Amino acid sequence: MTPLPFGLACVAAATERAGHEVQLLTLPSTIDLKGRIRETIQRQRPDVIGISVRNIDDQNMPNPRFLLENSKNVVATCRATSPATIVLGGAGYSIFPESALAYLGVDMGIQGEGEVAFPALLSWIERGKEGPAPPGVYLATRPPTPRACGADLDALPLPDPSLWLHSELATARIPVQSRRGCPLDCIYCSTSIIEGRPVRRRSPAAVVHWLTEVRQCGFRDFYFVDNTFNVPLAYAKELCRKIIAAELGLDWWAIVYPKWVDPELVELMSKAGCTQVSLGFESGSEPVLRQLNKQFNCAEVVTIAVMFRDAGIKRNGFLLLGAPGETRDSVEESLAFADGMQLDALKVTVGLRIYPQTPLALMAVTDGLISPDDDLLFPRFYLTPTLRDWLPARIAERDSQQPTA
Ligand code: B12
Ligand code: SF4
Repeated sequence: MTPLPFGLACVAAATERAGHEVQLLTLPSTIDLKGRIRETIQRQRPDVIGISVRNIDDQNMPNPRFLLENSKNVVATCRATSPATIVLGGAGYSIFPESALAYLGVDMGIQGEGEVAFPALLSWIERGKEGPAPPGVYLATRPPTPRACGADLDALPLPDPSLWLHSELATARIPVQSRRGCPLDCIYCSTSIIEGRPVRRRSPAAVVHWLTEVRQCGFRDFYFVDNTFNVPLAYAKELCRKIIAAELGLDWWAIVYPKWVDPELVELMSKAGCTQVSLGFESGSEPVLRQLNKQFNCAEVVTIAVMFRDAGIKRNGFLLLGAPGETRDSVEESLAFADGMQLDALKVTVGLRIYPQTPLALMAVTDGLISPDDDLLFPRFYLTPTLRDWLPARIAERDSQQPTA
């Protein structure tokens, strides 16, 4: 599924609000990419082209796809058609601001959220690039200015939903975001680099106002892209209450951290239209959960999975196998644990994508899996050395007997 480019649409809305003329171009894999880019550039004659780099790779250790190659084609087509300044941004770019800039041969990039930084960069370019570049901007030629991560989310505009009425991607669920940031520090995670650690929230009223506008455009299926819909719990409940009161008849999915869920939240989520949750418990072994720095235990996962099942909400489970400390026994324990919950779907991933500035990256250096100067742009994975031969074969064998979703 190709998700709608929600982050890029947020940046476009803020840039329009700042007084610039903006054209948003989505590039689903099914279209003639070069033709669409050339035709749009020739029509619009832009001064600046922003490119959203969402995915660096598909995090698939057995057969990784390096998706930055696609971005390289997009950059090359823009360069061949226009003298405009090219600016990179997006979740994937933000994890690798220096190496992705160098790999794609682009002059400028913005790490983190773009709603404030991109219009500020446009003004800086208009002023002839005088003085220091705005916070968060990476330049090929100068050291970066540290980024500012603390904007009041209610001050940032949300995309105009009519944007999607004619999009090829509009059959997908409409992304909606109520929070940014995650303070939970799982050892492998890149979210704090992308969004920061503190949780920043939109007011529930503002989220529901936007959902109402989108609903009025005819869309009813949504996906909360918040990393942890239930954190903080009181906020999640308040948001659900406001959605219920607005009587929008929505159907939505969310990502839930398997702790800090109580029967009241589950009931509110169900009444507000939640039909599916992703439960990223990742392991069914207590020592491995501690290694991953998860704040929950197996008993909590089971209790929460049962609560959602009883409320008629579908549960997608996730296992991430091969972490530091993983053994054959802990793998078998995790598989049996996940099977025991009779989830609606289970995704089993072998090997953890190693991201820069994470505790996992340090462990991988210590264990001799990567060199200390590897910038990790090309996908590298942590798979505990003693399981390197056995684990992929074990999961392949399991999949052949019992295909997973
Ligand atoms: C929700 C989510 C999903 C959902 C999407 C649902 C939907 N309907 O949108 C689902 C589950 C489908 C999904 C799937 C995948 N995902 Co995902 N997903 C996310 C998540 C949690 C949030 C993304 C989001 O919408 N954020 C909200 C918007 C507002 O933020 P944003 O996009 O970052 O945009 C802001 C900035 O980046 C910036 N910005 C964005 N574009 C631009 C452009 C310019 C020019 C500028 C200046 C700034 C700028 O400004 C924006 C507004 O502030 C992120 C993790 C994260 N915290 O970012 C991972 C993440 C993006 N996913 C990731 C991956 C790998 C995938 C998959 C490949 C997994 C897989 N193996 O299938 C697929 C790919 C799907 C696809 N075809 O693209 C990785 C990408 C990194 C990488 N290794 O490449 C991330 C970062 C998770 C991670 N830490 O590993 N994903
Ligand atoms: S809960 Fe999710 S977003 Fe937060 S640190 Fe852990 S993996 Fe990352």
